[in-house]
Amino acid sequence: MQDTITLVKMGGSVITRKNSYRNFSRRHTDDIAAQIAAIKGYMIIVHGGGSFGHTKSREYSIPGVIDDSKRNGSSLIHYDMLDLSLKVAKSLLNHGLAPYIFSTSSLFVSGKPDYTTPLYYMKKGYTPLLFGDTYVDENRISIYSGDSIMLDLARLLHPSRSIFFSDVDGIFTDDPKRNPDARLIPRIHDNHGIRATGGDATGGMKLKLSTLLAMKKHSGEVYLINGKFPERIRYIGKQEFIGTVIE
Ligand code: ATP
Ligand code: IP8
Repeated sequence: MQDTITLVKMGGSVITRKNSYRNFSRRHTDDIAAQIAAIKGYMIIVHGGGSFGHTKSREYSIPGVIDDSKRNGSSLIHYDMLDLSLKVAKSLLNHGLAPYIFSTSSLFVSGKPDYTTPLYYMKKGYTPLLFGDTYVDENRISIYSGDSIMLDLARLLHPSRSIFFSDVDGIFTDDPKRNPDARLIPRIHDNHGIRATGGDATGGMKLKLSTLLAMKKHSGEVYLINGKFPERIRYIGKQEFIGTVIE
């Protein structure tokens, strides 16, 4: 069915090593690319920032009111994100996809992103590749996160499937990296009883969870899957599936 639309978010925690500035995880990116290349129908790929976005955002205290330092900082972050996008695009190209990079800051018209051009390319058979980006908003420099891009696209397109790849097996009762007793939640419909930390410039898992729940209003199936084991997408709907389904 050519008309189905899949949205994919490649999380910064899996395509980069988040604690080391500009450290790209080529192998994980390639592994994800190999799996999603088999997806049929239209696809849009969004990637996050990881250590190409969040390290300098923290250092320059972005978002915030524009001054000379934040202007330089955001210019550097935008450059780093474009550089990361090129690396992701190369991996997608190597796996037979036809990505076309759109810098989301360039899509803003009167304070809102206009997706007309990326969608035009999608209809022509390309795979638009978008990324979390810094952008100027009146007198502030803001961040448009990959998760917000996913939500805005879901509102616009009502995709049949939305997949978030991150570096954990799914949503847990607590941060699995900090709490060894945290349990994986296979199916989730609200955020009750879940402790989610929000460490980075765009809110971390705390905001991601509310975005995932909001996505479900506009998208068919929504999943959070460990991008270090992207072959798990092949088990969606089966008993062996490991990940979180948002219901
Ligand atoms: P980016 O925002 O750079 O694109 P990402 O989308 O991959 O990255 P993060 O914002 O880094 O995702 O969120 C994933 C992290 O959230 C995990 O590495 C995990 O340590 C943390 N986390 C906090 N609370 C939870 C929770 N309840 N369940 C699962 N992960 C959690
Ligand atoms: O990693 C934010 O996107 P995210 C990217 O999806 C920047 O939250 C520029 C920090």
